[in-house]
Formats: sequence, C-alpha cells, structure tokens
Amino acid sequence: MRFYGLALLASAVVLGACGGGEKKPATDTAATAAPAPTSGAAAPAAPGAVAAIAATGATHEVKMIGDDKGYRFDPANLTIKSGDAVKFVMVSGGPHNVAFDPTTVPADSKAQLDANMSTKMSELSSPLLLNPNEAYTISFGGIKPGQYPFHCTPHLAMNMKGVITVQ
Ligand SMILES: [Cu+2]
Repeated sequence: MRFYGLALLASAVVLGACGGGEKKPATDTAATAAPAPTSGAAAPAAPGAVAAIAATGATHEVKMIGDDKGYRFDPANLTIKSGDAVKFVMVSGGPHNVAFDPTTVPADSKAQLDANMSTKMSELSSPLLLNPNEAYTISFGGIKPGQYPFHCTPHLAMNMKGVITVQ
C-alpha cells in the first residue's frame, strides 16, 4: 500500500514537472508486456500463476530458538484464521528458516501458500534467517482451513518443527 502511494506521488511529481512522464511504473510495463487477454475484464495472470494475497487479520509471532534446551519453534503449534499472518522471528541458534513440505501441505492451498511466501530458497521454503530479530512473515490470505506442518531445514534432524492449523 505504501509503495503504491509513493509511486503515485512520484508519478504526479514527474508529470507535474515535465508535463509528460517518461518513466512508467514497473507494473505498467509488466501489464503491457503480458499477452493480451480475450475478455478484457480483469487483469490477466500468466497461465497457472497465483498472485499473493495479503493478510487482513492478526499477525501471530513464532520465535525460532536454538539454545542448550535444543532447537525449536515457540510456539510450535498454533491455530490461526485464514487471512491471518505468521511472523517468524530469529531469536538464537540460527540459521533457521521455515519450510513447508510440498507433500504434506493441503493440495488445494499449496500454490497459494507458495505465492504468499515472498522470497524463497525453493518451493515453500523461506530463506535462512541468520541474525537475531530477523523476521519472515507469511500471509495466510486465501489459505484454506487445514493443517500446515512446517520445519526448519537446517534443524529438521533436531526435530525443529511445528504445525499451523488454519481454521
Ligand atoms: Cu533451525
């Protein structure tokens, strides 16, 4: 939202100053480059592509911890509503990440969850968080009710895992 606001402001300034902006927002360029749809109704998505859906509800925090008691997510099990977000915060003992096993994620929400993860190492797998207070937030917008088991890739063998239940 903030980016759109800034982009609009910047465009207005450019237009006002030069009377004809030469720089188009990246979204315009992408839209122009995309193949023209036949319907002309909604903005077209590439075949098979799923757009991220932003969270609209509460943000739940999960700590990523590694200390003399072991490696763990805290809480490891949490129940959220579809549309909430989960913010994973690196506390100690990193690197940690959050990864969903593509074989255990409910099939009808797999593509949406993958789209909602902004940067990734691979499908359904967040980048590594190295430093304390680094965070990675996942929107559960558009995610259907079900159980979403997750784990930390570097510490999977140390049982660093949990389950998000979406109601
Ligand atoms: Cu870990």
